[in-house]
Amino acid sequence: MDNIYIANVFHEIADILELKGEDNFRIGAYRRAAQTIESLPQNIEEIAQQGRLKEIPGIGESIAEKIDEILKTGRLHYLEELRKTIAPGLVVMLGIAGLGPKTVLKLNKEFGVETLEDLERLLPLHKICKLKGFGEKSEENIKKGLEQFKRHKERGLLGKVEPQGQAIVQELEKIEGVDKVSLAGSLRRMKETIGDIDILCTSKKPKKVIDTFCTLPQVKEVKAKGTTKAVIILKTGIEADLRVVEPEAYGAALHYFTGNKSHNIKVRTLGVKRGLKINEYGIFKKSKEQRAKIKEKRAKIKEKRIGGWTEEEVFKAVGLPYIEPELREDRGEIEAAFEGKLPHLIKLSDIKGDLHTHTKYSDGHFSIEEMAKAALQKGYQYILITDHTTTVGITHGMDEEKIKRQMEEIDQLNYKFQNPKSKFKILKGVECDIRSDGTLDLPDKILEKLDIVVASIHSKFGMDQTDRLIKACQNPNVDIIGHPTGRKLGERDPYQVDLDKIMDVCKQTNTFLELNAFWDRLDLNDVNCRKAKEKGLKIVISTDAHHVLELDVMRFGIATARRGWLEKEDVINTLPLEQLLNLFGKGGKRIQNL
Ligand code: DGT
Ligand code: CA
Ligand code: CA
Ligand code: ZN
Repeated sequence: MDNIYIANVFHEIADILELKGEDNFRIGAYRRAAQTIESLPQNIEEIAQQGRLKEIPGIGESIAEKIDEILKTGRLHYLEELRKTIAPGLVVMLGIAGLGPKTVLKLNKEFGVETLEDLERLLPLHKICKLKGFGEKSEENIKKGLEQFKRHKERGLLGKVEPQGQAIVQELEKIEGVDKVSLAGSLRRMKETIGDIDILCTSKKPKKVIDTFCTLPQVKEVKAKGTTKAVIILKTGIEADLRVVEPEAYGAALHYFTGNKSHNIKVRTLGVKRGLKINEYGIFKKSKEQRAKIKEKRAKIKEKRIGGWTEEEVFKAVGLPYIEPELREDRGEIEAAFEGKLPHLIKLSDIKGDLHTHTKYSDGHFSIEEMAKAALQKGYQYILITDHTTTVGITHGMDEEKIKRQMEEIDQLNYKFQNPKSKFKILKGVECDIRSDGTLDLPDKILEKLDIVVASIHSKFGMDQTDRLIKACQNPNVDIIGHPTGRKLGERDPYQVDLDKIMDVCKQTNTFLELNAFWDRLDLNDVNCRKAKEKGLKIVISTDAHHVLELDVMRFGIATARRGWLEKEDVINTLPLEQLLNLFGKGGKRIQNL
């Protein structure tokens, strides 16, 4: 049973409770449990077997019992009963941007809307806009939200699919006789959305592997099952493909099934020019006589296998160095490889700290100390605390008083964390809301006192944001623009913004753009990261963690940065503490570019 499956159970409970208007405390508890579980680095089943469920932060008695029940029986009585109290389509509708529980309930009461299809039929009748509290604009927003939702839902988000892929890989690795196992396809390339999971392995006994794969507990349905290949549908709805190949073809198959398709075709064409045939079975060469013969008689002859064990052999056969999977999108990587100009891609271990995190001071779930300890455990040298300000629609934003209090707490904690052997510092920051006129939600005299200020947009997504962001960049206290295009994958498209212009202004004002590593944002995306690099800008990769475990989403940010060709030098938070402080220190923003 994988973690995501269990996490989804708790998300669903929270969704239903929300629709039923239950109290926020209970909803929050389930939501937090779901977030905890989906970002656990370890399989929850193992933790349960060791009787250590309650040691997980955010998991108490009642939730631990529920997890046990799911693990033992594959179902949860409480959820099954809860589902009976509400139409299932209502929960699905909550996923649409702009449709909160109140609106969903209202549409249900007034028009009997129970499914997406009902909503789709209702919209053209222009009845929603006549409801009290609704207007043309809100109807239009619902329509847009529904369209986006339908468009995005077809593919799974990287952060949700990757753990499911890894869980299967781990199961396959346990099978006797299985030698190599790897993810392939878009998941190995770490694309932000995934169509299906592709897995490749070698084994002398393919049948055993295929049988195990088709009977994994997370399988909902076996779609196809052959002797060396199978396709399953997981309970989460995502499909997974497995292919078992001979060890001598593993590299060739891995290259082929990693893709993407147009990268493959280019490599194969390079092979053809060298008299090679490259496919998922290996690298083959035809001798001169044979080639002549083919011309003459079109005779079928066997080519000589010259490689296929490793991917390196495939690249080498066409005169190329190894190209990292994240680059294989036919976006110039083959040309760069020929010229010896492939980037030395940034690695997770290059990251020295996180510059966007939330605590209980706003909508985070942990204290500053807990977040700091988690960062320290990752081997980081710093963590910037960036709670929300008051205009963001959350209950306890940071006002002047609260920020002062937080700064004092950070000073005390830094005193406590002092250690001559390891340098670690909690940095003072804020995620200051950018108002619609581009001004900030806190006065400059407060912002000045902070180490680093992240500023981001959280409202009025409908307008063009270019001027709003430019104005924010021009504020000498703004160091970083958070999630610069505002998109939420599976939910909301990027807002309208002239990113080229913003990048130029960032360059002039020494403001940095964030790559928000949270998997429903990944914003800047890969293409924009690369654009930033080409413009000579450096970026910051931060998690926006609201939970200690969410500091782990850094790996998705790194993957996106790698897809954007970024190197260690392109990313600010690879700098050690002292250099970072120098950069952002007093008036840091106006210090000459790095
Ligand atoms: P996805 O699943 O839509 O996120 O994207 P991929 O890239 O995982 O695509 P998928 O699962 O259809 O196929 C996996 C890989 O197999 C793909 O990246 C390249 C390779 N492949 C699939 N079909 C073809 C094809 O017709 N020609 C070539 N050369 N390669 C193919
Ligand atoms: Ca795929
Ligand atoms: Ca596939
Ligand atoms: Zn944030």
